[in-house]
Amino acid sequence: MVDQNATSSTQALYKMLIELGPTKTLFGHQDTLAYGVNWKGYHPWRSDIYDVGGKFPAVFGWDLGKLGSAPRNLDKVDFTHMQTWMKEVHRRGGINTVSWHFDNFVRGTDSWDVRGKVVAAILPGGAAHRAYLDKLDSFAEFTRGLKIEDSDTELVPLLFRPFHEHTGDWFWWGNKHCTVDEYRALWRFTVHYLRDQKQMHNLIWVYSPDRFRNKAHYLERYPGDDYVDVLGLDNYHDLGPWGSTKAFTSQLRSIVELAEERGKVAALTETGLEAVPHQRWWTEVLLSSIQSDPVAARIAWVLLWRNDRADHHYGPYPGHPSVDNFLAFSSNPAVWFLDDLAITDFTS
Ligand code: BMA
Repeated sequence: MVDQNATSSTQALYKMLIELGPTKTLFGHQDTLAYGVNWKGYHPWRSDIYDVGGKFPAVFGWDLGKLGSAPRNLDKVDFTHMQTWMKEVHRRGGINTVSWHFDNFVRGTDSWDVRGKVVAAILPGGAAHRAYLDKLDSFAEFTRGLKIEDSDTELVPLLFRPFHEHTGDWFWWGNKHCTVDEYRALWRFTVHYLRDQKQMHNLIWVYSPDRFRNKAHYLERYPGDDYVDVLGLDNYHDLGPWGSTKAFTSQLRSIVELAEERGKVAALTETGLEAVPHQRWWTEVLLSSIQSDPVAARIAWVLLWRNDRADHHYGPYPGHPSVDNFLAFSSNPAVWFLDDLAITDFTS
């Protein structure tokens, strides 16, 4: 692992992913407890995925965009509620994963404003370096609110997935907006700062490029085996009308091969088809793309993006035309939900 001093819960989580990956795919959903297509506002424990099929996801995705500068994240999820949910997820045997749509540190705008050579500016010596450290400090502060029940010190482990989709060019950390060396330096700096300076030992580091052409392309900006625990992939395009499910499967196969050569975990860290306009998408596109190749099928989890509005959601919700097919997908024995994890004893 990146962190030789990872807490025992963090190590146990990583071991569980290593063990489950080859035979199970954990189902994940972004912001699943925070809102659904037809409900907003705080509910302690609700999800469109549960409302549809009676099962909660096994992996719960969250985003830290605006942490430290606002009480709610970029999609209006209250950070205090997020902490409560993260702890509850852990208590029930689930897994939390965190992405971070950082604002643009140079221009005060958002992740999608690619101007300002932001990566160069936040590296040591850069004009916005201090602002970046303050952000990372706010993450350390946030995690201090994640104490595991019945433990004095241990924090809920997080699959931490910063600077994602960098093979694309839509975020300021994307391939066109910084050099290979700058990207790697930023990743490594962040590991050193959080692990060694801030002593955060509850993180599992997840690298998640967007779609890629071949293994060399995947590894072009890879910060190194000492800095990555999970080899991820974000890919929406290839499961949509203009993509290629064959290319999708072959990318999954590649990340599994690259991960297994290194004794690491592979995962489909983001995917989905906006509004799911294909009634049988769950089994005929998503599941079949994962399972059509026995190597690709060894990914540890798949995370669907958030359910916001009727025209912007990636999971099903009650009444959606793909519900029956989602139920078929979720009853596949290889696809695991929260209850499957909760009834399995991984400590033995
Ligand atoms: C995008 C969209 C946006 C959202 C962002 C961060 O894919 O869902 O509406 O703000 O992710 O969650």
